[in-house]
Amino acid sequence: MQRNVLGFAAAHAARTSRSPRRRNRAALAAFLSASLGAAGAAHGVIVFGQLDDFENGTAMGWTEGFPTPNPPTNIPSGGPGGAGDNFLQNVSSGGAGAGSHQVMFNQTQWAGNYNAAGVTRITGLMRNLGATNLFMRLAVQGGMLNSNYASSNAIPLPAGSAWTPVTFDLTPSAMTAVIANEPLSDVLSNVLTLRILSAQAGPDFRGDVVAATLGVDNLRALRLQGDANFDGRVNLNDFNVLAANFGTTGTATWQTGDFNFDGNVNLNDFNLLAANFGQVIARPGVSGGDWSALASAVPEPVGGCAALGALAALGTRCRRRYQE
Ligand SMILES: [Ca+2]
Ligand SMILES: [Ca+2]
Ligand SMILES: [Ca+2]
Ligand SMILES: [Ca+2]
Repeated sequence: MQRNVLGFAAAHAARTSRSPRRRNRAALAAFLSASLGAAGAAHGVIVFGQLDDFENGTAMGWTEGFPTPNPPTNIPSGGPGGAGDNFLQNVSSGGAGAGSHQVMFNQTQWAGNYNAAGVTRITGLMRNLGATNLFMRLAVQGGMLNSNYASSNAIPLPAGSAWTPVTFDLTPSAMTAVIANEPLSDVLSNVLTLRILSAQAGPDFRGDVVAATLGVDNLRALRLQGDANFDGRVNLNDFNVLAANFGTTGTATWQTGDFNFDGNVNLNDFNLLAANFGQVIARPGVSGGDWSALASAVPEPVGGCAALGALAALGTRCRRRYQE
């Protein structure tokens, strides 16, 4: 298909040029242009906040290549929302051959430039529907030199588990190089493949050979919740954004303080910001919920007290609204 498109572009350019040399040059330019266009189209464009909820009845681009006897499959009911909530299921057979590894990958909406999109974290819900313990990790493959990084620490998903919230940070402190041709930041600027896998022994991208059944739903492209202005830290600046938009209903965005994507700015968003207050992406920060960080974020002593007072007042106002 791609070759047909490229061939057509080159042939068309050759037909429409008069001199042979110009024809050749035009054909080459058309070929390169079509090639670049095709290559660009093949790369996904990850979008901050994007959600895989599988409600469209498809596997949303998640696959394990082919042929496989047990590809990721959309299950129409039994997701975290219960009856009627679609989710993605990936069976692995163990043993040998295609489908034996617990791994699946996506090269469409989860490919692209994570740095430009501001995505440093992926959250979701996972469930172990089988009888074998799973050890969940993400792996990103890409960059210019085909490097590969995987979650340093696995999230355990015991056999028969309920739906469990999972958070995978895509930061240097949370990822380990498996194939280290270039820094993680280079890979994140050009992710070709995102993998979800179970690997017990350590960071890997291949997935263990294991007979297992994994359920996945509500995968979200995210960053530290509360970081409204995308500067990598949750502090007074973000709080001020939330405070300025507090009470918005239906039209709010992340950038205006809606950190759970429901269109509203309310106590739920305040709580998400509060839980991460003082934290910094990609390096150790103040532990979550450390309110002393708020005081140090503004000049002492008057500003700090005023800020703390404003925060307390907002919290009170929020609580009052919720009680009404
Ligand atoms: Ca769902
Ligand atoms: Ca499978
Ligand atoms: Ca911020
Ligand atoms: Ca919200």
